[in-house]
Amino acid sequence: MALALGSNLGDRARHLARARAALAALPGTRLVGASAVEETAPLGGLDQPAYLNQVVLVDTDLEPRALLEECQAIERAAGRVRGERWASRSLDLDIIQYGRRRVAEPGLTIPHPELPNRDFWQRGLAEVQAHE
Ligand code: A4P
Ligand code: MG
Repeated sequence: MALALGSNLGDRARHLARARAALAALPGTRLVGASAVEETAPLGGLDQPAYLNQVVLVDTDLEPRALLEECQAIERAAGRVRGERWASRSLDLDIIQYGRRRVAEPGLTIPHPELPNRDFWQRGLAEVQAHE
């Protein structure tokens, strides 16, 4: 399963590092790959700080919905305050892919619909998958 990490507030590299550690500590879950961290301009022409983005691969026994809930708990622990959509955030964790599964439920779409629009996710994914 591929997850996207993003941060554009505070100590961005530290937020990503803590997110990796928190993911690795989830029940039945192992971190099996991580792309390079890339600095990216904010999407959508918004006037906000640059992001650090990274793609990681995990092996997990968690079902997609449980994985999403764990990701949201990790975001909360990073001090993320949910505001406006696309607002700056200390940590954003998105599920890009879950094996070959497709999920289309309220509040959960996998593969992530923005994947085709985010070249930095595509680069990160290609990089981690090359090492699989
Ligand atoms: N949700 C549905 N599918 C998924 C999924 N596959 N993974 C729902 C994660 N979440 C999923 O997300 C809103 C809702 O999406 C969640 O409640 C979940 O049920 P959110 O994280 O609460 O809100 P958000 O992040 O503000 O909105 P959204 O639409 O997720 O925005 P994105 O796609 O996260 O974009 N620029 C650069 N350079 N790099 C970035 O990483 N990220 C964003 C935020 C904007 N600009 C960026 C970047
Ligand atoms: Mg999100």
